[in-house]
Amino acid sequence: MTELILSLDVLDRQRARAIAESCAPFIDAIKVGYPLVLSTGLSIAGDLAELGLPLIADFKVADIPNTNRLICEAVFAAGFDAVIAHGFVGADAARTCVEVAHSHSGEAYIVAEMSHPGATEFFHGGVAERLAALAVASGADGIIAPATRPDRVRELREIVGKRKIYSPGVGAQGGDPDVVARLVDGIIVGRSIYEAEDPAAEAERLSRIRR
Ligand code: NUP
Repeated sequence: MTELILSLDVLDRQRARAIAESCAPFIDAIKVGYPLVLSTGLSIAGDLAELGLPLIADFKVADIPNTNRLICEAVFAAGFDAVIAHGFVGADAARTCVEVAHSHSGEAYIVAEMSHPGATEFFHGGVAERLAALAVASGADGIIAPATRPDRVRELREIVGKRKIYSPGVGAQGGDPDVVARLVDGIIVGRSIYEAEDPAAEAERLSRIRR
C-alpha cells in the first residue's frame, strides 16, 4: 500500500502538534523541514515522536562529507528516523548521509528530481537519471521524485527498481494523487492537508485514494 506522508510545513508548535495528532490515524509518516524546525527548534522532533510515527527530516542536506555527517548526526540524535539529502554534491557526500542514517538504523533518501516548474532547468537532460543511479550506488533507501511529472517517475522507477520512491507535489502543486499513488511507495502531501478546513478529513480522504 502506498504510504501517505504528511509534510508539516506550519510554523507554530501547537498548530503542528494539533494537526499531526488529528491526522495520525490516517498517515504513515511525518515530514518536517526547515520552516517548522527554524520556527520551533529541533525539539519539535521530540514532540512529534510521541505520536509513534516515523519522522523524516527534509533538510535536503547538500554539503561536503564532513558537514553532511555533522548535520545527519544531529538529525538522528534529535529523534528523526530518516533524512532527505541532495545527490548533486557527489557520491562521497551523499554516501555519508546514507552511512550516518544506517548507523542509527534510519533511512536516507536522495532527491532525484524536484517537483516545481523550475526543476526542469537543471534536473532534466539526464541529471535526474544520474542522481537516481547515484542513490542506488550509494545504498540509499530511495529517491524523491516529482508527483507533478508521473512520466518522469516512471522513468526513474526503471533506474531505482524496488528502492522506494517518495513523491511530493500532490495537490497544491498540481500532482494527481490517483495517478501518482500507483507509481510510488509514498505520496508526500503538505498544504492540501494542513491548509484544509478539516486536515484530518483530508488526510482520511487521501488515505483511501492510495489503497
Ligand atoms: O521536489 C520536491 N518538492 C517538494 O515539494 C522535494 C521536496 N522535498 N518537496 C517538499 O515537499 C516541499 O519542500 C514541501 O515540504 C513538500 C510539499 O508540500 P506541498 O506542496 O504539498 O504543500
